[in-house]
Amino acid sequence: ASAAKSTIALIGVPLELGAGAAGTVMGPAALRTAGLRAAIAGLGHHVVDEGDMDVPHAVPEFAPGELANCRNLSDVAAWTGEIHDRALSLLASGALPIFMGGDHSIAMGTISAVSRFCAEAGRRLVVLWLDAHADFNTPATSPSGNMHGMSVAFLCGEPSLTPVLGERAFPALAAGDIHLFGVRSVDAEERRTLVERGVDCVDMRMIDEFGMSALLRGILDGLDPETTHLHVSFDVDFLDPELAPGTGTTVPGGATYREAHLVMEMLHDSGLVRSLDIVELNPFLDDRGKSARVAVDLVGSLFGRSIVHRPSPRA
Ligand code: 6HN
Ligand code: MN
Ligand code: MN
Ligand code: MN
Repeated sequence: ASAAKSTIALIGVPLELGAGAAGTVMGPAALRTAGLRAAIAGLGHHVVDEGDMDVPHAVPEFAPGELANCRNLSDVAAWTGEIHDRALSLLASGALPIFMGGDHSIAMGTISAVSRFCAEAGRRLVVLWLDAHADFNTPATSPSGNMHGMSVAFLCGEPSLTPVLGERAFPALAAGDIHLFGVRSVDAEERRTLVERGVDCVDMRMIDEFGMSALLRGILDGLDPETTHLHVSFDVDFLDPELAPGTGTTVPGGATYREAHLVMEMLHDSGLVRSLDIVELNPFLDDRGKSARVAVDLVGSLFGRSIVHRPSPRA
């Protein structure tokens, strides 16, 4: 596939202020300890570790207004702007960036940049959001005020969240260009907005009935790797908590080991993936590195490890 041997840039984004529980600040370190770089380099890719981002100061005062229900708003907004700028320059360098979170609010910075980059490069952006949650709350609907639960709403252009990125404009994602996958926990008012906006939501009920592969194929088929940039936003809580306990908002009934690998293997074979977030890994809640290890293992499948070398099989 076309993405096979690009330079892969690892960048740590140790943010935890968008989540309710502290600890995702250690996510990048745990992914490195679990061998992320070697797992990808061992497949023949050129990997550059760009280190961790550092955003020491929050923006000066942020008048909350409609954003009053956003916890740590000034800090998250400061990070969002810095992440956006850093992501844009990594993408411009031609690298395939892997953003190592950090909580899922980092995706407001990463994907807004990918969207801007794609618009300028004349590519179509499609986002696959692997997550137990829809992350479609707005400040008006969020029961927690935690901004990691608002990232998709922000990326789809929710007007009340626009000020988070300040002056930097990006094309909002069209409802048809983002696919939530693995969803099994949606808040009551969040569900209403989600349905109103018509965002594609592949929930666990559908996955149980039709299977991961058929549903993922439905999303990937027809996307042209020459013109499409697929961004994968991988929230560790997509996985079943038995498999990955090291995350702050576990929900039972998640992806199994093989289901998750199959998703990654199919994504690799598609040749579409041009950028990746790995988020919500909380080493403080983990069980002896188990979740970090499984995340690294899955990234291996995403970058081309296969059980038996073979072309993408067709039944
Ligand atoms: N995540 N829906 C809940 C909330 O507080 O808005 C949970 C969000 C979890 C966010 O896991 O990225
Ligand atoms: Mn490959
Ligand atoms: Mn999430
Ligand atoms: Mn989640």
